[in-house]
Amino acid sequence: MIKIEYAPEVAKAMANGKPIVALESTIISHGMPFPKNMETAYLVEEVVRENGAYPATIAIIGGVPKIGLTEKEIRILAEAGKSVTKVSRRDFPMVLAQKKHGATTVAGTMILAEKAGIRIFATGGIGGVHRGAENTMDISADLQELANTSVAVVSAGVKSILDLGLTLEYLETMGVPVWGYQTSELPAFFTRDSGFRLDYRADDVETLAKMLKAKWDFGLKGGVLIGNPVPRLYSMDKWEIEGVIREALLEAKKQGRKGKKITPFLLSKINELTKGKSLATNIELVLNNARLAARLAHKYAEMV
Ligand code: PSU
Ligand code: MN
Repeated sequence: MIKIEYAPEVAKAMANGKPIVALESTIISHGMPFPKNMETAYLVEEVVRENGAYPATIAIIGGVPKIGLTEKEIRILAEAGKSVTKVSRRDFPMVLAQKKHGATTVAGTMILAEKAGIRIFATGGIGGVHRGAENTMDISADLQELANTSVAVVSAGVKSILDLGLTLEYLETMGVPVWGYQTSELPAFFTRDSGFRLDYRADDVETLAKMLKAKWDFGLKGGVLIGNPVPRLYSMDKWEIEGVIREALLEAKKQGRKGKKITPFLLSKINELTKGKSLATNIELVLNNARLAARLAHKYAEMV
């Protein structure tokens, strides 16, 4: 039997029916450089608490799936960075059997959150259909997970290292609802707008919570993607970031990067090319998503 371990704070919150927000760990080890990754991970948890919910950062430590990490465990993942295994659905068996550390992606975190009964999850951006996927077939396993696993993911939309149009088509085919929070467009991570209109928009958390409840009460399994635009103050210039992304993609191609290494490579390259400006935006949008997810978890817990 593989046992899931709960942090004491999380176990207590669960026993008392309190709202909990799941947080991912690939963003710590593969998404940001040290020590900003560690500082951000602590800060995100703080923001969840300040907004009326309990944070549960999710990862695998020495082969043990953890719902809620200690400060020390967050530090381990932050310091080890890309040497930690990035865990999506297919990586679980190896990491569990060989008792390794694993940083869970959006897909990996959704799997553990669902097993723990946590319905709301905050992250930065999700993986999606990559540009050029018509040749490479590079489509993130996050999309399949959204189709099958019943967790709502609060994100700042889809980063334009990906093909936003194809990502939306894929989600539509898979039956994944995509809702804009106070926006009618899919947010593009670093920028608020993408030019891609969404079918559904919610202007308050109550509307979001009611829609989640309707979906799951009706027995429609699977996730929901909520697009929460980066705060205006921190959004980046669309053309500047597009130029940087093109350069990063070109570099990835030249170096022949493939598979699970490509997304972390692009994130680091973008950070390097913007001299940390994109990282500052990245941090702010994650905090903004944690805020919304906490308020949503709170509202949802009142309804169920
Ligand atoms: N996008 C970001 N930051 C991230 C990721 C994506 O802006 O940290 C991470 C998430 O954990 C996501 C994963 O689930 O990358 C997707 O990886 P892949 O494309 O290999 O599925
Ligand atoms: Mn991929």
